[in-house]
Amino acid sequence: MKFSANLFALSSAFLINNVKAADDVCKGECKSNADGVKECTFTATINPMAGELGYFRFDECGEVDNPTIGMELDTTYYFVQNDKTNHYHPLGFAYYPDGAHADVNELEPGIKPMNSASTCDETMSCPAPMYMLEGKYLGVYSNNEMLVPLSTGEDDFGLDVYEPLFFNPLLDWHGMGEWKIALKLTIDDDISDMFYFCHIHQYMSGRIKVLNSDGTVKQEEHLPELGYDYDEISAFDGECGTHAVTDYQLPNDMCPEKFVCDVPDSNPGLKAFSSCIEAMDCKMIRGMTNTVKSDSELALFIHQMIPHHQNAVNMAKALLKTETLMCDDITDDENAHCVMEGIARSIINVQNHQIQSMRGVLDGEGYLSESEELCTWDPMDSNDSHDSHDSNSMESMDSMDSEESSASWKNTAFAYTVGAIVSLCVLLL
Ligand SMILES: [Cu+2]
Repeated sequence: MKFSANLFALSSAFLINNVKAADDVCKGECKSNADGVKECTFTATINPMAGELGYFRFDECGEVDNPTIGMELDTTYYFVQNDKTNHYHPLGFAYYPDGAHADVNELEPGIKPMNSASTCDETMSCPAPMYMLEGKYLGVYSNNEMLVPLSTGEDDFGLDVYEPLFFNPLLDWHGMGEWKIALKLTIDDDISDMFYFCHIHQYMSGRIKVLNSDGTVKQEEHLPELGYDYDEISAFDGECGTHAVTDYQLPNDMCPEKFVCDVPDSNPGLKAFSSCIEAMDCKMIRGMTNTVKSDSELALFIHQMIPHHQNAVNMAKALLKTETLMCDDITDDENAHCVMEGIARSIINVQNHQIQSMRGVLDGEGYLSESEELCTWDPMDSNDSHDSHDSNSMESMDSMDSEESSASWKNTAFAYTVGAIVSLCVLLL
């Protein structure tokens, strides 16, 4: 146990997620429009396996999760969200990570950057995203006359239409048309970084740096800080497409001997998928073994449902990762593979959102978190000599193992010492 845990720690140190290597600023694809005016595009997708929630990618930025992007002032940028993976991930823009999720200022007509002397907040002309569907602007506010006439005193920038539509079922949402956001930055006396984020899931923010017209960044430092680390994916999770199940691979003292029986060696793909399923099942079983310190049916429901949902999300990601689903058109409801891809993608996005909502309820009602309500009783160890141990975590299991092996080593050393003394006495006699 100790050895494998150390091996994992060692291997994970070399598995730096490419999120961390995203120091290069991606500038999107820019070209001049018919009037000779420069416009730039970022085409968004989501990589669902990049972390627990998935992270944004942009076609123009390569295979980098949550890339740092750069935007010039007074230039129109389009963020295109047509790809099916954008479902449940409407982009937002904020002066700090995660916007309203974290109770911080977003880019809105009546909100100026904190350190700016601009009076744009008084006229409702501060930079804000302009949300569009099928080429039609969904709001009234405008700071971009290229799209619609400039406005003053208008607060509606289309988000109140755009965001709720992302909660529609995947195929309904996908069939509504082209999802696009225009954003033009105009404030030049506060060049702090900004952030793009998901309006539905917290912790998916990426950095935006303001650029000079020569493409260099106006501010070198990465400020404001992101405030959290991006998930790093272990080798095992990377193979499975899952999040944080590495420590639960079978055999495992916390879990039954197997969850999938009689897997044939003749099908290595199925065998690998089965081992992924077993690890995530073991994690769920462990997570669904709760105390009731919160003294509430509601809290117990949530403490049970979060690991249950996490398992559903991991199962769905693992199925997508196997690449057994052959679906060219997700809207093809006659194709069993497309039906299953739609179900898998919906499970990932809807249940991850529900997990965050349930955590919000626990927090708001003053209940303990799911990790604080884990039983210290280990069902798999109840009949053996581990009864008196706290096996609440892998760490405690590791220390338990090392204590026992240490005791065993001491016993052996003692036996050898006694044996040597007895032998010496016999020789002397
Ligand atoms: Cu999201």
